[in-house]
Amino acid sequence: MEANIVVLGTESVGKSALTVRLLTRRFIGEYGDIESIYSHSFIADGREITLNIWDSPYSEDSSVETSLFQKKVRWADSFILVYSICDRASFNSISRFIQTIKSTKDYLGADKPPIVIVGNKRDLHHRRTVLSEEGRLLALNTDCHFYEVSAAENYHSVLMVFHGLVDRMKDAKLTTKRPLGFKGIVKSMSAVFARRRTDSF
Ligand SMILES: Nc1nc2c(ncn2[C@@H]2O[C@H](COP(=O)(O)OP(=O)(O)OP(=O)(O)O)[C@@H](O)[C@H]2O)c(=O)[nH]1
Ligand SMILES: [Mg+2]
Repeated sequence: MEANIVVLGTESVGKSALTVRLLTRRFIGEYGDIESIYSHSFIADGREITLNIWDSPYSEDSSVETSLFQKKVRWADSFILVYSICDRASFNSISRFIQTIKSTKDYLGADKPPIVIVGNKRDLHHRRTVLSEEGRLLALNTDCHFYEVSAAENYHSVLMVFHGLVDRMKDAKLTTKRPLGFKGIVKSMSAVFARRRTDSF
């Protein structure tokens, strides 16, 4: 079984840190500006699940108006929307991501892709500017799920986010893969950390 996950959020909220934590169990501190689709396999309930995780550095070019954004929405079976609990603006941008995802054609229908809102950098609670309740309320109002995590300090909570998403994706959705239609977006980060590369799209 296979599922496509897109990780979205504004600059420096920890999208790459979360993704790399899942893949390597490690927090390496700095991640650079690499657009990648990573492939991660694990066994759940006796079945092999492969997650294709699309992580992009945020830039104005990847804002919600662009065709690349639309492409991501069409490709995705589910979404992880990340903000930093220390960055109010990053939290404010989450609603916009949700609106845009929901307004794309592919979102309509019975099996809507699950969306998870993640408040990252929980370890920096002394610098918190977004309350947990605000995240929870936003998730409630938008029919999303919510977690607060620290990619820096806690592997387990990051694992919960990804595995929780898998549980919510319907089996049918997991098996129907759409062609990606572009090549070369995957760039090697193997010098930084060991992982499986996905270049067969
Ligand atoms: N304290 C703390 N720092 C974090 C955490 N997650 C990420 N960081 C730091 O925040 C900075 C940005 O993390 P990235 O993972 O590169 O953020 P990003 O969202 O991928 O950023 P772009 O790719 O530039 O859009 C880095 O310095 C990380 O070390 C966390 O949970 N706690
Ligand atoms: Mg990044």
